Amino acid sequence: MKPSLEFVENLYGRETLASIILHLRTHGWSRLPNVFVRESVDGFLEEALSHVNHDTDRNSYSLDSSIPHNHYAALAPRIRQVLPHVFSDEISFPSISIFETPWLITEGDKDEIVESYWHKDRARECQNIERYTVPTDIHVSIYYRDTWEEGSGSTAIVPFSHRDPNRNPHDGKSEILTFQGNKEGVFIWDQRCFHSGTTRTLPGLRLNHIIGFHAEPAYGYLRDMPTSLRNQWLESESIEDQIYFGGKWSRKSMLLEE
Ligand SMILES: O=C(O)CCC(=O)C(=O)O
Ligand SMILES: [Fe+2]
Repeated sequence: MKPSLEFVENLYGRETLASIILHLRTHGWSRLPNVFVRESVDGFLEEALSHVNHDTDRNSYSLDSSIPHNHYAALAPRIRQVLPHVFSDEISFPSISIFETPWLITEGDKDEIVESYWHKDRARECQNIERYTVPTDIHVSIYYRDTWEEGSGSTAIVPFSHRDPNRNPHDGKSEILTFQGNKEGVFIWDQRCFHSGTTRTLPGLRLNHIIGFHAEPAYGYLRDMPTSLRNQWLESESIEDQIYFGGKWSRKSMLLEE
């Protein structure tokens, strides 16, 4: 089944792109506007939600892992356009790799807006107010709904806390911001920021589709995998070994029989 989500194909202009990256670096988050065709978003979300399983014992929800909706948004040209700049010094540009695609789904219709759990995914590494350092990875959050209204269940974040270790959600002075935007846009944010899910008081399931990305070194081309290394990789049991030997090689060299 081909998902019905449609992408805006033309890329951001230079100035828009520059301001997205500048905002991400200074504030720790940024909004990517008009990534999807707005009229296609409701139908896509409905398709995905029809493949959500509810485990009544644990009261947990999960999206059927075999449907393309799990990762489909990562095909959006405007998301792909922005990512190399996130990890770049603007001289060399790394290749980008997806490392996770979870749909976080919980019940909506809650009585009050509560922040679930304040944390940093990437603790206090590379925090530097004097000099910006690029993150090791980045999250894109997609809600597939307008999130202007209070109680939408979008993610809350402490802006600037990716660089400033003195900011936290409990210090009584740092701003706490809950992502607000249109359903055709997405949010990109630095995992060094303090952030938390929030409960959804509006009707419908609470959801946050996260796609995690990291940078691969910028060789700019794919190499063929040496046959012996491929065999070592195929024989490796642990995930650690599979990654150690598996690396970044052309698909052809990994799949072809010798
Ligand atoms: O549930 C949320 O919105 C926050 C999820 C989260 O902690 C994360 O994306 O790292
Ligand atoms: Fe997190």
